[in-house]
Amino acid sequence: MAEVSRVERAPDDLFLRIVAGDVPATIVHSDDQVVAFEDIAPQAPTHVLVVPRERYENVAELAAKAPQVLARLVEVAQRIADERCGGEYRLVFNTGTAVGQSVFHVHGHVLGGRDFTWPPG
Ligand code: D5M
Repeated sequence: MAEVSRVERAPDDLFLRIVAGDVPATIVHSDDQVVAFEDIAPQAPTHVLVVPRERYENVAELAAKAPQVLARLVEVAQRIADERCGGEYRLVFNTGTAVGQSVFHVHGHVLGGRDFTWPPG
């Protein structure tokens, strides 16, 4: 676990490389503030990641330093969900390895297109 965290916390983070076009991804939205792409291991019929173009480690840091980018991220998540799953979706920001964060470049998971259980596992 610690090994993965050290790698992903490096400045050369995976999602910056996707944003730059250096790592291939299926891009579904791109603007001056955020990029959205299909998750490589989808957990639902709709599973898109929305990320800022700049690196912030988690959603709290994004909210504190660039609230307008967080607002854009949520707007894009809503638009994707409207288009793909009738506006019903789960928007997840994992924060910390204990709850499953594996890439330390903030990303909203847009999940939808099936029934979900609560509480999450
Ligand atoms: O979510 C990290 C997510 O990133 C996880 O759902 C897999 C996804 N992932 C990892 N590598 C890729 C690539 N190359 N393309 C698209 N999606 C990817 P977390 O909340 O940090 O666990």
